[in-house]
Amino acid sequence: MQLYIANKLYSSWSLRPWLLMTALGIPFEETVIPMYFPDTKGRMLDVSPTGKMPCLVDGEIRVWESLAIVEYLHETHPGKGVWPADAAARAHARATSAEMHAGFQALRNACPMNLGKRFQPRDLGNDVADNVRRFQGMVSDCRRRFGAGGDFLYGTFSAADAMYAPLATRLDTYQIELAPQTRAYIDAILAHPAFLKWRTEALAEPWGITHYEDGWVSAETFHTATILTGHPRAGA
Ligand SMILES: N[C@@H](CCC(=O)N[C@@H](CS)C(=O)NCC(=O)O)C(=O)O
Repeated sequence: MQLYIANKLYSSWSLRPWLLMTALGIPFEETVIPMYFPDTKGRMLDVSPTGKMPCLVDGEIRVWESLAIVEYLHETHPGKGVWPADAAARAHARATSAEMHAGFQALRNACPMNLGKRFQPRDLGNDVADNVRRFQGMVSDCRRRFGAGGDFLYGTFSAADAMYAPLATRLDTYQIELAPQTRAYIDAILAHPAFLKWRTEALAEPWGITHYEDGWVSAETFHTATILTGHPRAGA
């Protein structure tokens, strides 16, 4: 299988299936198409009808949209534990993952994924606070009801954790205050060997995207770009 992704430093949607496949030992080859170059849109459209990454290609079968990729992996690799084995946990995991795919808009808009920096904390407004409150409530509920078998939402690492991993990085990057249980959960994600591999590769990328950096005060820098790209309307 070939997984097409965008920049590892910034592409939250790309991280999700990559992390799941790597964590569960599902073999694949990857191709990175870096964002905001003049030929980026054409290259992405050659791969995916949406012109967005990720996209999984398995022979004649092409799957775009991160959550659809997760379901495809569940069908094609039934023994890998993509979703929890227990029916109630699996239904819950699908619901929380769909919620991530469709929601948390304020947090996603205000705090783009950026693995190369840790920014000074600042007031991010009520909508972001609501998203953080919901995430913390969800972590607490999942850990209490389904988390006994490990450190992740449903015990062992599953697609739900892959779906929430980029959000975990944002909470860390933007130094958002968290309850100890939420902090422990995001630390488990950030310490997962598959995530550490992604992060190492992200930090080795040459590309920096200006509008994911501008307007923030950096507290720590882990990545220095040698090639800058950016959306023409960024910062407008
Ligand atoms: N809903 C899509 C979102 C995909 C998406 O927005 N990908 C971004 C990268 S994180 C992208 O390819 N952006 C490039 C562009 O819009 O030109 C999914 O779940 O896969």
